[in-house]
Amino acid sequence: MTTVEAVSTDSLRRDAVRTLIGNWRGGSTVPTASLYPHQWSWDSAFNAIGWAHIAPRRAWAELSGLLGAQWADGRVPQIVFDPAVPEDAYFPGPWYWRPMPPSGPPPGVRTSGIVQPPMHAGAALAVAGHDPSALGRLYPRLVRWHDYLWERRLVSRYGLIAIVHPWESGLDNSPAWDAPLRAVPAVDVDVIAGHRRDLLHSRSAHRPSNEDYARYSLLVREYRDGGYLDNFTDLRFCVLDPLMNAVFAWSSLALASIATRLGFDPSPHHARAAQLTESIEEHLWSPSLRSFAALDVHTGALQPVRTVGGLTPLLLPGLSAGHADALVSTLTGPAFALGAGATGVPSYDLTAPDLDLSRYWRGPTWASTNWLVWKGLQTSGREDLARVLASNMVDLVAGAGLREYFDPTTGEGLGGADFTWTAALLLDVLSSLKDDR
Ligand code: 9WN
Repeated sequence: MTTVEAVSTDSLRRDAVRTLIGNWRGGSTVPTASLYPHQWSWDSAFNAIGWAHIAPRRAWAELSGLLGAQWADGRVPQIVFDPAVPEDAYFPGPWYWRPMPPSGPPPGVRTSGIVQPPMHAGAALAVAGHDPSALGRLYPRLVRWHDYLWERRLVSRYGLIAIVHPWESGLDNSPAWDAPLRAVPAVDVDVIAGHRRDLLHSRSAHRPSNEDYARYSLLVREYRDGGYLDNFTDLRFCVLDPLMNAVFAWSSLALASIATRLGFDPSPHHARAAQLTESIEEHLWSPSLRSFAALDVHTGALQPVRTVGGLTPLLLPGLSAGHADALVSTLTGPAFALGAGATGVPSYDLTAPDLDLSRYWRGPTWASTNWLVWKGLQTSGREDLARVLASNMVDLVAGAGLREYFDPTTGEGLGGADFTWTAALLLDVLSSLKDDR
C-alpha cells in the first residue's frame, strides 16, 4: 500500500480541502455528490469538525442548517432534503416520509423522520475551539435534541436510548442488525428494488441486498404511519446500540462543557453521561466477545457479533479500567488487528465466517468510526495506539483517495468517491499529527 511518506501531507490536505469545497452546497456539504445528494445528520457533525480547520463559518453554517431543520418534538432528522435536488435522485426521497406530523419539521423544510447518532454537541465543542461565535445560539437546540433522545427514546428498563431503524445507527448494514431484522418481513422486494438509486452509483456487491432494502422501507412506512411516535412495543425494530449510546454520553459531556462556558448549569448533562455510561456497562457488555454489543429490546438478546460500534464506549472517560483494557485487547487482537495487519479498524470482526471486506458496514473500514475509536484511544490514555490509527487513516487516503470506505486488508477504496467526512476527518487527524511533531 502507498504510505503517507510517499504522498506528501500537503497534497493530501489540498485534496481534502478541494473535496470539502466541491461538495459544499451553499449552507451544508453533501457526503458525496451522486450517491448522497442531500444533508445527512451525523455527516454534518463530522464535516463541521473538518471545516473548522479551514473555514469555521462554514462549520457553524453546517451545524446551524441541520439544527434549523429540528422537529418540534426536538429530534434532529437523519436527512435534510435539498429542494433543488429532484425527488427521485435518492431513495427514499422526501415523498416517502410524508405525511409529516404536527411534531415534525419547520414549515417548508423537507426531512426524513428518523435520527442518527447525536455527534453534534461534540462537534460544536470542537468547532468552538477555533471560533466560539455561534455556540450560544446553538446551545438551546442542542439541549432540545438531547431532551428528545432522553425523554422519547429512553427504554427505562435498561436506562439506554433505542434506535428504531438500522439507518439510525449510522452503521446501517451491520451484522448486528441481522437478527433483529429477521422479525421484519421483506415485502414488495421487486417494487423497492426498482426504487433504489444507490445501485446506479455503487456496485451491488458493496451495498445492502434488495431484501434488506425492502425491510428498511417497511420500517419507514410503519414508523411514518404511526405518526413517528416512539411507541416501542408497536415498532418491529427496537435496539440498544452501543455506538448510539456511547456517542450520546460523549456528546452529553460536551454539552456540559458548553453549558459551563456559557454560564448554564452543566449538571443535568453530566448526570446523563454518568447514567448512560453505567447502563452501557451493565447491559451491553458481552464477556464472551470481550466487547460491547447491541441488545434487541424485543427479545432481550445481546447480538453475538463483534462490530466497530462495540468498541466506541472507549470514548467515555467514566468507563471502568477493566472494560477499557478488554476493549483495547479486542481491538489489537485478531478480530480487529489494529497495528497487527489491518489498516484502520474494520467495521466487522475479521475472524467472522460471514465477513465481507467490500460490503458496506460488513467489513470495510470507515473514516467516521476510525475517528471515534481514535478519540476513544486518546480518552483511555492509549496515545501509542491512537497514533497508529491516525497514521492508518492517512495511509488509507494516500493509497486510495478520499473514498467512502476501504478494504482494511488491502487498502482498496470502495463506495462513493470524494467523500466529505473522509476529507474532513483527514484534516482533523493531519492537524493533530502536525501538533505531535
Ligand atoms: C442512509 C451518508 C450516509 C451515512 C451513513 C451510511 C450511509 C445512507 C444510505 O450514508 O447511509 O442513511 O443510503 O446508505 O451508512 O452512516 O450517514 O453518508
